[in-house]
Amino acid sequence: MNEVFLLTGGNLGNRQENLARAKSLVEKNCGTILRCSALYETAPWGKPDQPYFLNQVLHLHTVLSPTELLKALLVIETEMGRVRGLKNDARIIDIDILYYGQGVYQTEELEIPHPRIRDRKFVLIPLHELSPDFIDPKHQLSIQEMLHSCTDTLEVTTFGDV
Ligand code: PH2
Ligand code: MG
Ligand code: MG
Repeated sequence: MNEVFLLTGGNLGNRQENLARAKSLVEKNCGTILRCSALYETAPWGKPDQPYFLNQVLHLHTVLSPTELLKALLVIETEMGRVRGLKNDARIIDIDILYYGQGVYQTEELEIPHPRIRDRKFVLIPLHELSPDFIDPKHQLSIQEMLHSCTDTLEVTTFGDV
């Protein structure tokens, strides 16, 4: 069984409902969700003039290969009504593969580990909640070490636990 970390995110429509739907479609089509982080409300990274996102990290067990998993995630995004715009644009849902065990993959359509984890607190904080000691196979650093050295200052707060 392959151990995967996914990041879901979105900043259009009912964000909470969209993340819940994405999670249940991942469970239905991709494998077993072992644990998920809290929901985090996060300032938009890369393109400031858009609504705040909700983000969540899912820890998944899957029998799908990286390519099969990517395909299944793209089908879910499309089924949920995502229309691809420009890079970093607002979206209903985005589901990214962060890690696929200790695997390192680079093809035209797929890069694992996700290339921008180290630069993004909205990824590192929920990952750290689930797995602070997980070692990034490309940099050989733990999530905890990467979070401590991350210089991203955009806002990340837990959402909706009240
Ligand atoms: N995703 C992006 C670009 N910027 N910012 C936040 N806060 N959350 C995201 O999920 C996000 C982003 C590209 O995929
Ligand atoms: Mg993304
Ligand atoms: Mg994506």
